[in-house]
Amino acid sequence: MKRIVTIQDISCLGKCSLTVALPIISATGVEAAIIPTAVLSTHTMFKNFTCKDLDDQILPIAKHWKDEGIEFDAFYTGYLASAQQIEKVITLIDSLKKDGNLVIIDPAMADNGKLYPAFDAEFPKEMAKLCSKADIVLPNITEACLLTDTPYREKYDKAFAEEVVEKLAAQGAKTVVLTGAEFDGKYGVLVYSSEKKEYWYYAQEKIDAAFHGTGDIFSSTFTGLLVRGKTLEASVEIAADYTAECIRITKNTPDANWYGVDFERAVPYLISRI
Ligand code: PXL
Repeated sequence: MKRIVTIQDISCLGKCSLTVALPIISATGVEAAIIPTAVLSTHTMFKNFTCKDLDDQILPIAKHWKDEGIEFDAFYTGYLASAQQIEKVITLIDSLKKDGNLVIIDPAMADNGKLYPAFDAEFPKEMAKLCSKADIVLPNITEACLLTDTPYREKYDKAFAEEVVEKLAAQGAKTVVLTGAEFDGKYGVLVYSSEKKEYWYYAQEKIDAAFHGTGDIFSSTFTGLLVRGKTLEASVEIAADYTAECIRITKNTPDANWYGVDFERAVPYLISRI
């Protein structure tokens, strides 16, 4: 069986990061090893939250795995708790990665033009270093702008999206998968391969609803499917469709929680697409 290590926080309640990565990667039929980077009571969109940084565990866990001869097909990172942690994650990847392993980076740090509350303006610079090592980087437009030092635009056209994506690719990432790519009356996922210098756009129906954690759901599904052996295009399509299905189900549930989507109820749909 293929094996991924995913490196991100545990938000104990909130349906994001590891609490969605684990069940979703398992549902794709791939083993998910984890490195929890921090334990938070909830994600940081709640008014208050506790946070215990697990920074000092990252390299000892990596060393133990290396001593045991454990190998991974892919390294997949999400929300990281500090700039210092990013440095350790780079060291970990350098130490454990073998030729042919995939490095998939979701620079989960911002949305709607704003950094998440726990980060300062220096954080995107460190995250950009990690993204430069990626085979595939999965930003939204806010993150892509922050990573490339480009002023954010709420409304933009295809030329702007392509400018930002190409700047990000020029920093080192081989493939950029821009999520929530909305321009010229379309909504979907914009994929750019820097090796082939080619674009591909997967258009979706825009659902009039926004929930936390959907980026994590997309990235976890995409990663699981790609590592399982689906093509890049099929992984994008199925991940985008599953994320949309999660949003649709949640939107149609009158007593749904505000803090995340009911991704659990759409797992049968995901499996039907594998
Ligand atoms: O969904 C991304 C995410 C992950 N982890 C934590 C977060 C967020 C987004 O707000 O706060 C702790």
